[in-house]
Amino acid sequence: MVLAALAARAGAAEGPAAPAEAPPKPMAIVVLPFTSEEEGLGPKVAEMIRTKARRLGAVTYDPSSVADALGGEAVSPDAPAERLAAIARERFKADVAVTGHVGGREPYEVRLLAVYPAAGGRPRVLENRYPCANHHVIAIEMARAVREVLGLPPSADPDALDPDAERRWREGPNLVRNPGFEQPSAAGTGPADWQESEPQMAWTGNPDGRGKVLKFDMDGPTAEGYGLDYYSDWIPLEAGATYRFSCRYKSMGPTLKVFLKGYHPFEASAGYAAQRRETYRRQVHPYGEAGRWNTVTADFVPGATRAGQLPEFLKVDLYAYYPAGVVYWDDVVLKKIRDAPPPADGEGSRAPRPALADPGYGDGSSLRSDKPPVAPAAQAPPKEKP
Ligand SMILES: [Ca+2]
Repeated sequence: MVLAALAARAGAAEGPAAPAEAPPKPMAIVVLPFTSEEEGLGPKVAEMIRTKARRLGAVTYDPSSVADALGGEAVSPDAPAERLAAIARERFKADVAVTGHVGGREPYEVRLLAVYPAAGGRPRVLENRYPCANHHVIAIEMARAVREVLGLPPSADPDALDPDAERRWREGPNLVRNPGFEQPSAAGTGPADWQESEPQMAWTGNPDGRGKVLKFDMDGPTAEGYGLDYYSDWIPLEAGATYRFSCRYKSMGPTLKVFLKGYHPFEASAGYAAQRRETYRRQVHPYGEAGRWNTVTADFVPGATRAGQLPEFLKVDLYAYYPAGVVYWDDVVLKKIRDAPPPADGEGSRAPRPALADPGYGDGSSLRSDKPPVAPAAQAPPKEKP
């Protein structure tokens, strides 16, 4: 338990009391720079903390004014608490300064230090280390940490870590078949359980390690046009359940997106053959530095905005566009981490169905068949291209 692990180095007895309700006056929290082994992750974690603190009603300071006030002075969790307290008090008039370091690379360990200046006394210090399996867990743990730093009681809000969901994420079956592209298709020309490779794609060795990856080598016209999609095979899906997706990727330049597309099987009608059509979409935004492997993780609850169109199948669509260049994909994971809640009974639906909490992509005008056309029709769904 995180709370129990928190230790006050000094002056715990004289620290600010943790109010049971919202504090009478907003606390001012200055988030000092975070360092990290993984490039760029430190500032990201600092931003998570700042955003959460602001949502909880605290006064925060934007990163550029913090940088200005520090004037190039380096801070780290190893700095003396007195100095961090002096920075908080004298330069920001803040109630607490937070800094930290993100060690490791999946798994990570976030070391977080909060220093509370005390008038005429030694500052109170809270320090904790949070083991985090991935970026998603870092976000959850930092949300909890901010509540502690602000002296707020733990909350059962959606940020709270769900131990059962985390266990299912660790131990549950991967619903993506051939997730690392290691098994060949019957023809031996590409990975089993994924679509046939198209021009500008290759099933090839991992340039940085063992095993196979799926490679895009996208030319300019394609990058500036419709980009490249690479689809998984059908994966059975339960609307209303919570799923977690992750994959690894290395982009040498192109912008990446992953579309998790839910399909409903429509019966034949009005001259159209029976077919599965897209009624749900979750868009995932891979991020991270170009030229190295990164991992993105996203939770989603597939549903539909129209009755009778709940998605029953899913395809993973690995997508890249502008600018031209090479992308490698590997290790695609999809796991069900929570079952769908039982349907509401009694006097009708008093609350929105959980399946609708994530409305996805239920706009009937954007339905399209499972296989993207070579030249997408006018109704091709928007991809938020620049
Ligand atoms: Ca692989």
